[in-house]
Amino acid sequence: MADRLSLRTLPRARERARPGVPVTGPAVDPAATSVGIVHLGVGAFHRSHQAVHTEDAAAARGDTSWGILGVAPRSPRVLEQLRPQDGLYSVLTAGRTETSLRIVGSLRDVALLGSESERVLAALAAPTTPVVTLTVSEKGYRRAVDGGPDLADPDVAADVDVLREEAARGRSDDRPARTPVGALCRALVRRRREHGTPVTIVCCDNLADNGAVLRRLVDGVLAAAGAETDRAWVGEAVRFPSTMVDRITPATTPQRRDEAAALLGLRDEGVVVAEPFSQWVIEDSFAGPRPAWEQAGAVLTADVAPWERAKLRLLNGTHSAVAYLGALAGHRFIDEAVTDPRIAEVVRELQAEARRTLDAPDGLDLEAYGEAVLERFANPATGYTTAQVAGDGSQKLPQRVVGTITDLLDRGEVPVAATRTMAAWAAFVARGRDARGDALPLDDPLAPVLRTVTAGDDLGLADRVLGVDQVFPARLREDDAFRRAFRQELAELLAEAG
Ligand code: CS2
Repeated sequence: MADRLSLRTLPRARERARPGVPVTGPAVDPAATSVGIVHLGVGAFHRSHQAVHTEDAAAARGDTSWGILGVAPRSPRVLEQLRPQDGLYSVLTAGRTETSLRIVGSLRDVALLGSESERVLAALAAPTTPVVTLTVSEKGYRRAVDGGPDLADPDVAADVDVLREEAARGRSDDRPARTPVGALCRALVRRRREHGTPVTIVCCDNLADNGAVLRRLVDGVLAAAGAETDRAWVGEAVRFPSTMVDRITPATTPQRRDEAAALLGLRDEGVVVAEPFSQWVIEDSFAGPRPAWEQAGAVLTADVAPWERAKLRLLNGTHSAVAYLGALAGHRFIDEAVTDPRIAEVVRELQAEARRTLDAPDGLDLEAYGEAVLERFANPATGYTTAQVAGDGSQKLPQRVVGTITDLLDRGEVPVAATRTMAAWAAFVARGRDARGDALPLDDPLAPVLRTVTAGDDLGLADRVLGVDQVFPARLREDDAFRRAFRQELAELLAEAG
């Protein structure tokens, strides 16, 4: 078994870089880099995206103060991957014709929220942490249907309880934080009490108006705990810029780990695979210093909303359509599904519908953007599976597809392809198997509810599914034309699925 990548073995990896062995990085000296950012959710996407942009920004300026402490909210696996490697890992960039490997040095430390809560809270609260970033996925925010915190969730309730007691006793409690938003709130309370240094919290998940969403959750949790002084301070001293993040980053397979090891000459258990494309648009609203991300390809702008909406509806919405229609048709990979002519037709129609709801951000040709997205999906080298994109549909579809439908219903149009996408999700859940009879696993925090709703015969299935208010807002549920269209699309898909 080869040695692992680490600070000690790094020189060996570097020596391998030569024509034919495309190994680069790190762009910064990891040993000389101190932590200035705490990131919650140190999964594959963070490692292929913000960590890389942050390293490039630091390298451009010779800045050594923007290392990252990566926090895993739940999975000890990330720690097993990265701790023995001193936080070093590589990004395997999978282009259609070329593969390259880049070692990243900006992740300086890792921690597990559950078992190292105190360390995480202290780092989040430290005056030396002016920036906090998050990628905890849609479900990680534990939102209620009204967009506020889900106070019925036992973990959210436990965090609120601790905050309430901390407020009453005026000192910190040593129970671990249970949710990312709970951890942020507890750290913000400490921050105000201990020094009051402003901080910027940058949400990097695929949620519409993600900064405002997070601000509302933090405010909601503090309000539920009766922490009024802290609420007021957060309103003044904390910024929550919105962002649009984009880089296709599939789950790493054992084969990819072997491929990375062959290039590096070392095992890298933390390697992530990504497409060549990467984009980051950030609302330029910071409470203090930040990395010079604009030096690393990011766009800092006053208004992220049009970028975010275009990406969610044209890229993520299309991705979900390809995933559900593709999975039902028996396609394992996104690239196969998107090049299936029957699916491609629906997807192009979906993009045309979405475009009718969008204002183009500065300089962006929405049609060309949509086409480029389809090209990216068709890259077979990423190896993205339909099953992965199909996961967490109840959390993703409201962000990606429902808005297109609502906006068009408001204009008197029932969008066929967007409705079909919602129906494809329902058929995926209800059938649980593809055209060949292979199982389609349901990976979704709402799985128990969805299983109950879709159990039984197809008669009335559409109406039962439409009753899931976490997915279908009243605007859709109560629209007769939409209901009819949804029933019809679902009936067709179920008939095809057999
Ligand atoms: C995908 C996204 O898995 C999914 O739901 O749609 O992860 C997508 O690949 C990224 O948002 C691309 O930036």
